[in-house]
Amino acid sequence: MKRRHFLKNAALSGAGVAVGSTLLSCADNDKKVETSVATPTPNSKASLPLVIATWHVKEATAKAWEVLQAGGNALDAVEQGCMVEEANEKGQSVGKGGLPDRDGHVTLDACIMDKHGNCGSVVFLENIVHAVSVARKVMEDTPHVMLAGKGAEQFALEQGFKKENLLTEASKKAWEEWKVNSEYKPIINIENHDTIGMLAIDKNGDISGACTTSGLAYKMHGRVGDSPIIGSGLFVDNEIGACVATGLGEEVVKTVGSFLVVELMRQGKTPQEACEEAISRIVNKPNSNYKDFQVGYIAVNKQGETGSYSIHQWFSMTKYQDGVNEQIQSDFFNKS
Ligand code: SD4
Repeated sequence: MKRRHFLKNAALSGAGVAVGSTLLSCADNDKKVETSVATPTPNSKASLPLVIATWHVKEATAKAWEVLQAGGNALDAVEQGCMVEEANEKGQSVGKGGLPDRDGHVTLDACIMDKHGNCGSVVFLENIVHAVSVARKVMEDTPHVMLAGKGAEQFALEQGFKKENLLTEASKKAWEEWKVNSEYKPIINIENHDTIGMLAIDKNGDISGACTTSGLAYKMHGRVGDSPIIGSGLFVDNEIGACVATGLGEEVVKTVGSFLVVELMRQGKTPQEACEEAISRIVNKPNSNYKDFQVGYIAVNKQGETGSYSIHQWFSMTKYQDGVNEQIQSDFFNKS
């Protein structure tokens, strides 16, 4: 099925609030993808460094790769990689240019986690482009893990971040069009890429991860998704591996998805198997309406094996390893 048709059908089948940008993305770029579905890399030590990210974000992985190649650490790599998408106004689900909530506010969620298990997070942050960097500051310069809303913004400004309006003309226009018929029916957006989650292993074999998003388009004002919730949107355990999620955050939170994937890897599953199991926990719930939403996971283990899996077709992972920056289509659950 063509992706646009799939999206339309998904929209018609109806969910609750607008599931906007989470459903699926990469519409136009997907046509150019030549690689087939993700398969786990051989069970030998993979070549390092490596970086993987959700969706089609080759510029972001290229930035992270540059950092890693220069001997930089995984934490710097994932932060700088995510910053590329935050600054990209064309991406309507991350940073500047992100689609607003139903009241017209662009509110950002982001988190970051390092090899020591330290983490920082910002939720419901407004007026600051680089939410991932604010999350890193929370991790490194405060005794806390998470800052929200006005407090997060105040902290960012104190740290020297610039205040700017994140609502671009294009996103404002899309919101105004949405308002005409909204009534909280699902609106499916077709975009070039989506929430970015990134995981990297540096030359020392240390792992870090980050995740940044403007969340669901046209969400309720104040809504926070999975992306800034440690264990849901992102989890890193330097002894085992790491996972990051994309899609309908509510479903990820309910299953503590990223932590689950890492724990499954701890029990011996490959990243691919662990992602598949985490998706099966969602779709096999009694009364699951998984046909109406998308969730995707990407994961990496300490050996550098990677995996990705989603509920529906057209989720992809970008991977930069051995000098090759490639988009890999994910295998998916719903083949019907
Ligand atoms: C959220 N998980 O806010 C995020 C959105 C997302 O692909 O990942 N979109 O629920």
